[in-house]
Amino acid sequence: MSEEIKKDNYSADNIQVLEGLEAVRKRPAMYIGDVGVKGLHHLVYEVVDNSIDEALAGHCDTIGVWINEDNSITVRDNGRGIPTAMHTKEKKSALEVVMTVLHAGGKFDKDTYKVSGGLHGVGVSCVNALSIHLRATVRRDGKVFEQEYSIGKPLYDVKVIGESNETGTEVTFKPDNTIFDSTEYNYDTLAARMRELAFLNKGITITLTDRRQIDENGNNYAVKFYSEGGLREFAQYLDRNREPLISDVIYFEGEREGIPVEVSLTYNTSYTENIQAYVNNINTHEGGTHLSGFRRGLTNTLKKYATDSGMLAKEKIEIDGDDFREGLTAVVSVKVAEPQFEGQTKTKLGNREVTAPVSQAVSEMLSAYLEEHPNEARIIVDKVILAARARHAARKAREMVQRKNVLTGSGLPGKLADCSEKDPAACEIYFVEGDSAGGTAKQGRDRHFQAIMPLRGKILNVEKAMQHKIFENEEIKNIYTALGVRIGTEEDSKALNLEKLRYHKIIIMCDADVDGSHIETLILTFFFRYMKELIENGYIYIATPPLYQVKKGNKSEYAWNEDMRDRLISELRGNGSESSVNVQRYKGLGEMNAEQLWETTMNPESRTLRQVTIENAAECDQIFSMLMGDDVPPRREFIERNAKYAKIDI
Ligand code: 0RA
Repeated sequence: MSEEIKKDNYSADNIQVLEGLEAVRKRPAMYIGDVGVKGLHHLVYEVVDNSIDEALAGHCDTIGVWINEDNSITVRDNGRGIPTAMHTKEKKSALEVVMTVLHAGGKFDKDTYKVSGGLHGVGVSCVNALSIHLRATVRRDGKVFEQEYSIGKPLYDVKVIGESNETGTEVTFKPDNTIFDSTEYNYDTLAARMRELAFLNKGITITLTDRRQIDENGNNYAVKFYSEGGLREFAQYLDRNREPLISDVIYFEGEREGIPVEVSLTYNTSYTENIQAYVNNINTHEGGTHLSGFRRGLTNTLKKYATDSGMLAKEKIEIDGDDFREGLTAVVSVKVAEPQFEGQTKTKLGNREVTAPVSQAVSEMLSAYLEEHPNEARIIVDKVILAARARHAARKAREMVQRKNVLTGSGLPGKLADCSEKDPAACEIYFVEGDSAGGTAKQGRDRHFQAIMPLRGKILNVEKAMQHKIFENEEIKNIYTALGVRIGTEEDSKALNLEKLRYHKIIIMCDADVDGSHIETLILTFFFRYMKELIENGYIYIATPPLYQVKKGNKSEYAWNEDMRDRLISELRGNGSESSVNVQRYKGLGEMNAEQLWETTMNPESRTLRQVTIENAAECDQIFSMLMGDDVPPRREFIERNAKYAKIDI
């Protein structure tokens, strides 16, 4: 009789498991964010997170990640190996439970401090549910255990396939192409995340190998990340294309009020502030209590030092929080047992108990540094004073812009051809390179919902300019006023009033040549530094005009790359008829007439827009500083490496 009951429970459990995994397949976005490129890469992070946890528990120091030839992924660690013994309640191997039961991962090892399970932290069973095939191999107790699954369902019971004196876990999964928009992994995206993880978790070796790509020596693309210095080295990496203001990185690592805190900061000669804040290895770009703690510690300590040293005595202007952060690069990382994530993208830490420990850590490390390094302290305070003066000049410039807007009634720039629709969600604005293409776009557009604003040539490089120069710049003032967003107020200079945004699609339309991509990058740099919320909310797009028109008689088609062009040529030639096919290379938008521009680039029915997203905030900062900075060799290397991605697949 007891046998009967157990059997019933067993099958009931099984049904629950299948229902759980079915829920993941029905609403994958709820579990992994989305089913686009981001979600696809999240699968890898989810699996790696488990190995990182094992490493943080002190049982593993090496993690390997492979992109296999078929775009499946292998993650292997040298930890203890997921337990394989029979789970008494579930009546199956613990390995099977971890792989098939939602959120089962952490239940086996309560003593271990888990830092994954943060933002998505959905567990490896989600990855399993979303994979057409997954193989788990565990080495422990002298044996090699294995189980395979398809869309989360075990293909057989856990079995022993060999012997080994190593220990560890290895997972190979192939994402289900009926779930994901694309199943092609991007090496650079994964490399950026693995680099970040290595900095955030010093002492762990993480390797990434791309079995799809072979370099000139016949080897697979491969990279090894290892950081001895942790966040100290992370800050140096972020600033590697900037000129240092002080040669040191100020660093703290320790526990305050039971919360592990690691902080590093340094100053460079630029005018941008770059603070990357992490909770449980997740980049919290909306900030939160740990970031407030950092700011409080920094401002209080520097203010006290500057006042006590007498350096502020002659200054008539008030110094405020922003002034302490010009040219600052910092990384903050805390580990929180039960993080509360808030905000629009759930990347803002809400736990109030985290502010004080971070603030204390920053105060301690910074006051010690300032006391011991009077020369550097003076250099930093001088820069702060300079920033305060520049801010006052910038405020005057801003007030001028705002006053001018009041005077001109509508306040809209003269160069803007607005649309008639008023609902921002339905409105688009095209920022177009040059007046001539702007004119064509005005003729070609649907004026009901499409606004056009031509931009004159190259806009200001905001990476190199001081704030007041930026707000005095005519093109930049026009961008602000056309979009309807306010230039930040004193107190919170970087927050945009998004509710006033007049268009929910902001489209950059440039020529498909070198100058065009330079202008595109300048505009994107501006959005990234001064209107990041627009990118984070998915409002920024890049238009993709065609490169070729292939014509025969009255038939004409467009091509966006060489392959497409050649295919069209042979299609239009047909069988046997002569080479009366005419190919036109578009160098600029201006070479298309209004109708062609509409048809290829602006008509929502037929155009391709590329949405701009931030996949990795720290990497993004580094790339912009490199692209827009003074150092040429790293820029050339980056452009050569990424040229192949500039082509668009349709
Ligand atoms: C729970 C208990 C034990 C190991 C793990 C989880 C574990 C999970 C993963 C996931 C990827 N790699 C992993 N490595 C280990 C071990 C308990 C014990 O041996 O006493």
